[in-house]
Amino acid sequence: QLKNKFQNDVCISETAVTTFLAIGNAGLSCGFSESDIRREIQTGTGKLYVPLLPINRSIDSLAHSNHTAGVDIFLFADEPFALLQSCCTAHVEVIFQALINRIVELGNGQRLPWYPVYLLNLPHCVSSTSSHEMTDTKHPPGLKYLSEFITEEKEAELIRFVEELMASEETKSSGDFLKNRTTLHFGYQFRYGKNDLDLDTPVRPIPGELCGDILQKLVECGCVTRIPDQLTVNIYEPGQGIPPHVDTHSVFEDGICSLSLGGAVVMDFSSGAEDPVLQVLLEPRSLLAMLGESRYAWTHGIVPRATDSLANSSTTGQTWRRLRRISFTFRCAKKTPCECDYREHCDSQRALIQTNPGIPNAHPGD
Ligand code: AKG
Repeated sequence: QLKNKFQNDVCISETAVTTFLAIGNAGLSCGFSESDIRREIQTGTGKLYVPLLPINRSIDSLAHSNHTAGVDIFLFADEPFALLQSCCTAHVEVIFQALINRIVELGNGQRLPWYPVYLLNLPHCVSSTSSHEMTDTKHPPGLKYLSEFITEEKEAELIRFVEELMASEETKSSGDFLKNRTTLHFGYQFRYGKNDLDLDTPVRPIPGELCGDILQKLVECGCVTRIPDQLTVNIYEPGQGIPPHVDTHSVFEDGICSLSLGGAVVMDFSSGAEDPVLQVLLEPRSLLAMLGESRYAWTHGIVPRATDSLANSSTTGQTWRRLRRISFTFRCAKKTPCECDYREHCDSQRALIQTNPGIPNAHPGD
């Protein structure tokens, strides 16, 4: 029935615990409602299903309107199943265990068994409305984190592509082997010395067959306003990282999208030396979209070290050993000066301020 409704837009996970569930027999056509599902989860989990959040993110931070208690539920007219999403696999696993083999009674006394299965993704029609926009004070405003943005199969395909490219003679001579990571560029070459793009000499395009569906999904999820035309692939061996930086305003548009593959890593965000560093765990297959203030006014970086742990996390004490991590950072090249609201951080507007002293310089001394 899932396949009938969504065709290939949804994939059942045969082995992995994910953040998405489909629950057979819990849908509207069987006579159940959203509140029935919430009640069954609460009863089945002994009302103790507050998640073990592995991410420094409280359940209150999820901005979806019909979101309560950390769970998004989606029901469809005339369908016998419900879809469910929560913020972490540990949380969903507790719900799965509570619902498997559960027989639920309808108002008329009829009893139906519920059948939960893990999904690798949610269909597009709901995933674009269920992204976890982080609006709490513990994360930079505008940051969007989407877990399981791609399937495990897609992740494997992307990793294979990078590994083959890395082994090629051409890359061995032309790849950017930086001190703390290796990078490959598509669309336009990023020039590290100048921190800009070489717009005059486009390089190999972003591979359409491999990345077309991802590019489309980035637009559908509101991470970017048009299809990105620049991709930087970063390959981090365990222990490697990237210095804190803000992507130059005049070089890239709003919406910097980083897709994580392989190992998990903690990314640090900072809005100034005196402010606390905020940490976000980037899980494999997740997408992090930096938008607005998080893109323009906060630095992001990865400390070079062998293990990560999260301060102030509900899983305090948990550490993640670094594995090889590959990130695909999709961006839109900017071809006109930046007009953002974060003038003190903006190279375009600083240049304007310097040539027009009538405009107060928000960053004296620059
Ligand atoms: C960059 O290439 O500028 C990045 O910030 C990469 C971030 C990442 O690896 O997720």
